[in-house]
Amino acid sequence: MPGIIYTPAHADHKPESELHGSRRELGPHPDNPERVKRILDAVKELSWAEIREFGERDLSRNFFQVHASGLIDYFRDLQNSFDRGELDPFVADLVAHRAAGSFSNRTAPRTVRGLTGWYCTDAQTPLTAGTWGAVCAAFASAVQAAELVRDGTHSVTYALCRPPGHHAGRDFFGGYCYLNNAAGAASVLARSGPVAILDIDYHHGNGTQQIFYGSKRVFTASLHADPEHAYPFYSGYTDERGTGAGRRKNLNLPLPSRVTGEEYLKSLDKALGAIKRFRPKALVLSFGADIAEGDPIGDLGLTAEDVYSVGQAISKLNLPTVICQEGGYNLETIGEIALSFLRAFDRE
Ligand code: SP5
Ligand code: ZN
Repeated sequence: MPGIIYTPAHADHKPESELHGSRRELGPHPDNPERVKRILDAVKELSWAEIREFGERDLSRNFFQVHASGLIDYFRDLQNSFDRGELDPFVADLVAHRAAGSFSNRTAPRTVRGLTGWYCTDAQTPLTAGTWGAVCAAFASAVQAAELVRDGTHSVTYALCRPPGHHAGRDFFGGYCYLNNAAGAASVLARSGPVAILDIDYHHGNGTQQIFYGSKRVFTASLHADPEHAYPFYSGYTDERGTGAGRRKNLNLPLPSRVTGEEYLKSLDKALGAIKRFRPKALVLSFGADIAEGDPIGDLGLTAEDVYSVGQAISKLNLPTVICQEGGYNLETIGEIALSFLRAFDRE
């Protein structure tokens, strides 16, 4: 029976606002706690799913398998500053083009405020007093989801991660993401054999790509909006194929806006073919409901039925699978979309 890993701790991350550049004003932040509530309410209908809450655990080992110690130290120092009452919620003041260090031998600044722009890639990923706790809980859900699959308790698990993770790299974070949940899951599974990560969030999984870019043990494939016009703009192109031992182990399939379900499934088939040729022992899925019609950020416009077909095609790989929730911002439909997708994994 598939398992759903959920934790109420996500609600401690509650970014209030996002810059809406064109209107020169602040608007509500798209990643709000209601997203998970809507998904959870919808997936409770799945009679075959077992909903589990995870227990407290030490994540240090898992962190360092996918992230640089500097990034983890920064997040811990940041939390201490919030706990001492030294900070109010904020976004990066200055995002370091890392060449900014070239004026002197100086590299990373020492204050948490300055370091935020060193590690964060954008000004849309807020830091609040509750952020780090929720980030750890999301990462722990993904790790636990992977352990349950590794140990054979479930052949499919769905980690209801919030905040999402796929824009967080080894030593950077951004795009509403702080730690890479899917990478945490993949690194657990990669200890027992080759793993494929398939990312079908609307946005390119730049963090996931970077973490495994030189890895021959983890194949990464991503279907996403063309970065010519969509976040993260600087990666997600077809010529990014991996490096060193990871050469030809990364596949990007950018898509046109308002793609039809049929066109989407054609691209998906290419990704699935490449994954099969890699012969993984397990699959990690980064699932974003922002591919669906009516999403306030995504413009692909897949219907709930399309999303079910996408799930079916992936489910047919018949691999032990960990699904990590990434984006999806339409509160009216996010539950239905996640439910359509998960229905395709009722295969036991
Ligand atoms: C995990 C994920 O889906 N991250 C997405 C980050 C993309 N952010 C760029 C979009 C900014 C749009 N802000 C305006 C909101 C419109 N209501
Ligand atoms: Zn997204």
